[in-house]
Amino acid sequence: MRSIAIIVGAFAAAVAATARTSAPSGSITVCSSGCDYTKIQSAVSSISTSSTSAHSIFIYSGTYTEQVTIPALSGKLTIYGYTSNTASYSSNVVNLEWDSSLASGAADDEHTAALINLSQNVAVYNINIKNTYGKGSQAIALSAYNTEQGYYGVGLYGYQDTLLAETGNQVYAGCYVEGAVDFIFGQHARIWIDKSVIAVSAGGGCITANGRSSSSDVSYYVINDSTIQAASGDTVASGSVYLGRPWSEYARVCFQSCSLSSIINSAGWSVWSSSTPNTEDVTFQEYDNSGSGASGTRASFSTQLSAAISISTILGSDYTSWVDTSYL
Ligand SMILES: *[C@@H]1O[C@H](CO)[C@@H](O)[C@H](O)[C@H]1NC(C)=O
Ligand SMILES: CC(=O)N[C@H]1CO[C@H](CO)[C@@H](O)[C@@H]1O
Repeated sequence: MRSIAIIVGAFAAAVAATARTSAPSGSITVCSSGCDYTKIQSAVSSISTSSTSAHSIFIYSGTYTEQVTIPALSGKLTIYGYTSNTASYSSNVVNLEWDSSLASGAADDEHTAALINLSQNVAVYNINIKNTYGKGSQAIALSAYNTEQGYYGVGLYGYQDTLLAETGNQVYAGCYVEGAVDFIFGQHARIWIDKSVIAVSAGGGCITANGRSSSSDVSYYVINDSTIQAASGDTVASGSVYLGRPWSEYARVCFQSCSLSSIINSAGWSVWSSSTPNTEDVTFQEYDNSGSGASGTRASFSTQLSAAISISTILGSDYTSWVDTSYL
């Protein structure tokens, strides 16, 4: 009964379900006909990089097959997807899709992404961002390369390397992140994932691959109050998935107050490889996780915390100045 009360509380605290089916006043609109633009990139590119005004883009229902790069802008940018339920990714009807991988000729991993976000102070709501390449090579959905980036009710879909959280402070709330191999990764970002679903596809191995390479690097990934499970319709063997492995030797990741399904191995965390374990200086933490994947003898290089990490520890005490706290 105690756990039911907590779950009800969590949903009550989350953002109320409302529709967003028309463009907020002043938004640049995108749709297949009758809008300002038919491509998301055209809407983004219409914004002057030197303008310090806030801009917003509203995207109507549809599948947009393009690679979108948001350059460094001087003002805040908010991108909204049409939805009947702003509170969750589950009613998303706007899909940004791109099919690219290292194997198919992209210049480097980060340029495989459907959305490359290089700007500070960006909020994205209710869009599915997908790299449709599938299994076989690195293929990113989102390359997030700056600070004060918030993703709310966003679905991120890929197989290997879905989310590249590379630099700055970032929040992902009410989101869905799907992949199989190292699919939340990057080197210097501090990220807070909250009230989200992390779904592992068939063949999955490690969820996070943090690349913090020195004790002075600020990178820290915290996944709070989220559900880790097999992707819907996929068969993922019990105990076959790890919360993370260290891409670099100072990797720093915490899962707290999460529900871990039986797909998570009892050791919790993995070495990078048998020849290069990278585990001597890692910070791999857990606190208050539940579910059958939360039990067992954890890896000796991981830690159980005695208290939760706070969002201000990760994103700074001024996080409310840019995070949409209605999603927390
Ligand atoms: C993190 O999870 C806990 C436990 O469910 C919750 O009480 C808290 O509000 C969450 N979010 C933040 C921002 O700490
Ligand atoms: C994909 C992309 O454009 N990545 C760039 C991100 O920003 C860093 C630092 O400015 C560049 O080095 C990358 O090329």
